[in-house]
Amino acid sequence: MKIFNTLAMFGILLTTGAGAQTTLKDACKNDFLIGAALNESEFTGQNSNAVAIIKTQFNTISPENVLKWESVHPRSGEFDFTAADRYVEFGEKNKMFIIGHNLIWHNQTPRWVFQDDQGNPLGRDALLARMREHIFTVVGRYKGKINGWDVVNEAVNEDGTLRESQWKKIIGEDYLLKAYQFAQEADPAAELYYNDFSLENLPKQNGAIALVKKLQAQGVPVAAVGLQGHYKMDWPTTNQVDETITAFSKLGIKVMITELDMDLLPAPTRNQGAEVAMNFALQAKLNPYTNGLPDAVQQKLAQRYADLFSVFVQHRDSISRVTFWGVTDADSWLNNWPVKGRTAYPLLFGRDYKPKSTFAAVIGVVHQ
Ligand code: 9MR
Repeated sequence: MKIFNTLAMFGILLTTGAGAQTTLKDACKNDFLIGAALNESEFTGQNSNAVAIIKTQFNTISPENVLKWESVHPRSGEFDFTAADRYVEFGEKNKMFIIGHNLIWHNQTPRWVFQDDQGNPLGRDALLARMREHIFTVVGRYKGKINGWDVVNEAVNEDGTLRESQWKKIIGEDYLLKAYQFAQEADPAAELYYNDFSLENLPKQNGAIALVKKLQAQGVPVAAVGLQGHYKMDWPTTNQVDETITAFSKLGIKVMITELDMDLLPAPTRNQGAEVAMNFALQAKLNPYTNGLPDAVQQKLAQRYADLFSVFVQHRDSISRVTFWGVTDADSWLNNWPVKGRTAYPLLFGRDYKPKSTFAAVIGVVHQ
């Protein structure tokens, strides 16, 4: 893409030129909100270098882990909002659009949630009561502060069927409807989202479309779908992304890119997606860039980001938000998934807290 090369050089000049830095939130202001997922060292202010980036560059934040069930509701009858409160305070203080991630998921949900006091599987009514208590307590606490919630996360399988999570096994298919109804009741003004990965693959996409349609028919005001955006260099294609955004926006909902990052490290398996249960042994050939990314690879990465953001900008009327899953490469979950202890380069800021050429690439295509 010739245009990008010129723009990217322009972007690099902008970012390295004395004082004249374009920020992501300025560059994207006519297109969509732009954000990042934060970890505890960031929203508590401990990592001051990252905080400087967050305040300057982003206008929306997501909590990487602190609002998940295991964090806020570790034991029956016991809630712990210590970290979550700090996250929300950070967002309020900096006037950011604050995302809640997430209410109902098969992961990072303690085993006790699905068991009675004797360790036997819970029945439908008891689990529904537990779900209601959780959603009312968490959403209720941040009513009017958290602007949008990932109500159900990752409920669909690759083939489009519903995941056989404990939620589905015990409650049945309508656990989804119930979760959205509880969230809506707990904060009627909050936006309610469905969030998942690999929705660019047609069978899964069709499953999610059916799910959203069903919720809509049942009266749930689904505000948006979150395409997580855990992407690889060659998957999904920009055409797939383009078609996916079109398909969901036809449902009359917004599309958000909620967990964007780019995995360019060698894949230990042909499996795509973001199935957190995957874990492979570390081998040197799977971790080739421990001393930095070669220029040629860095350029390909920047081009990939430029290509993707070109698609996002074309769909700016449908896209409400683009959020990266982390601030700098050092934070990324991809350093530890699906192989622990690798050196990953998935984001716009490097381990030195400096913008990379991916940053210039994004600024180059959104800022026109
Ligand atoms: O980034 C999160 C990582 O720190 C956790 O260990 C992991 C455990 O489940 O969850 C990661 O975030 C996930 C997100 O909540 C949902 N979509 C996939 C993300 C990456 O695994």
